[in-house]
Amino acid sequence: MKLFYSPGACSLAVRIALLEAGYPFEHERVDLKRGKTASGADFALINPKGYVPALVLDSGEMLTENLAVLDWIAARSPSLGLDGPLGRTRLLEALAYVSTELHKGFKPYFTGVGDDEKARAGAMIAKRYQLLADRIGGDYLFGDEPTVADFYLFVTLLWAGRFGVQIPGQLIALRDLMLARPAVQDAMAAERLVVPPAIAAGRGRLEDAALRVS
Ligand SMILES: N[C@@H](CCC(=O)N[C@@H](CS)C(=O)NCC(=O)O)C(=O)O
Repeated sequence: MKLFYSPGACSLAVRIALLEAGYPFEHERVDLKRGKTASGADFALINPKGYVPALVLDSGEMLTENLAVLDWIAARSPSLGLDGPLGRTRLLEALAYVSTELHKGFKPYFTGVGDDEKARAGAMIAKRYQLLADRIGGDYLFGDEPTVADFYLFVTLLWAGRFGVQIPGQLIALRDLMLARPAVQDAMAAERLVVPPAIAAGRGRLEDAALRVS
């Protein structure tokens, strides 16, 4: 398998899921601005959608869309999904919420629009985080173990920290639990994402400092 990614982008959720599932995979960085991969390939020829994540399977088939890729991983690694008659549906419901209501809500922060639009987006995202916080099932969204939906949510929480979007206490706790997971630390190291030392040592808040790419 090979993951095409950009550091700190939503593809980080897929990397975390693959590491948590214990699947071996290769990876190649994509420069999204230039549309080139690290080896110089034209990314549009690999993924005509032009965005990450793209996961090329050993069969040569390619999966795109976070929701679909994360669902695919959870189907093969059931501990990262949800049991029960409504389990998969609840997981898809959460993945769709993270994808369409949270991830896409950050668009103004990535497109360089004015401060007013960013503030409106931030307020909307904060409201949507609160809805999750009010319904949280344990340490993580659905209980005391994370699912792939938590991995995707976690990436948006890193963005929220970077852009100063308000995060409810329950989701700060979730984010900090995620940061302590070995797979998450490996994923962040692989993408050279730096959590400032004071925060890593529990002496500061991620909100206070942007996550850096070294
Ligand atoms: N619908 C896609 C969107 C993926 C997406 O927005 N990827 C961003 C990084 S987080 C990206 O590659 N943006 C570059 C671009 O769209 O040109 C999904 O859910 O996977």
